[in-house]
Amino acid sequence: MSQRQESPQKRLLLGETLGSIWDMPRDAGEKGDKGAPGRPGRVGPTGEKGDMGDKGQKGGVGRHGKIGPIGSKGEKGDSGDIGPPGPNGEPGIPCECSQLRKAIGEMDNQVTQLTAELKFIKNAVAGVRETEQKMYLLVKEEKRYLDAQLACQGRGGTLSMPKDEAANALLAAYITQAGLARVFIGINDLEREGAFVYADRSPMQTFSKWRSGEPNNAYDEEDCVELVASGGWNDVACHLTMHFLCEFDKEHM
Ligand SMILES: [Ca+2]
Ligand SMILES: [Ca+2]
Repeated sequence: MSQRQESPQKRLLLGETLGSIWDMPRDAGEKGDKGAPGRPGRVGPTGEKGDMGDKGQKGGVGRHGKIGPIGSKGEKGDSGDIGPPGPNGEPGIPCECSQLRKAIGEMDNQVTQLTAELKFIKNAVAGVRETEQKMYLLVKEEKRYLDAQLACQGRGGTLSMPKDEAANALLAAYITQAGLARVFIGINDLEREGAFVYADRSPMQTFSKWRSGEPNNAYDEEDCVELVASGGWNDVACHLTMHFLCEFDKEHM
């Protein structure tokens, strides 16, 4: 409690009062009644922070969240099974192309001819044999005797007609080198049995090269002649097919 500054008059008065109280008889009075309770005190300072309490219990399940964004495109799937066949189509427009068909047919024929020519030329390029007067060509196409003769004639020649030992030896070596066992040559007795002539109808001369026992006209049907690799001749059936030798006169080429 602060000490109040008393004026001198008030101090004097107080002194007198105290003196009179002091001078009063000293008998103590009776104890007074208990006073009324005092007013509440001022609010105190904030206390220090206490320790953290225990962890609370787990809460309940929350509400559903919002729908998320659309995902990226997936990979391409496998091919499905083959479907059933479709219905038949409408009938087509009739083709007025007889001219075209004719042209195509002609071209087919030309191709066939050119193919044959090319084959012949390939044979020729593969190698011919020649003497002073003749050129010989081994044709590696299997034909019957008459077809072989026609093939040679078509190119300005005839089936080979060996008329002496030298020519015969040359032809034998030719087919041996080609790896062939036998070929048609231009000799036959088609017109009269046993009367052999050359393909140009000229009669046989002094030279011949029949193998032992030939010509035998076996089965009464051997009217054409093959040259075997060893150089001998043998009469055979004309309908057999085999490779053949053509010859060409150099004079006429
Ligand atoms: Ca015969
Ligand atoms: Ca024979």
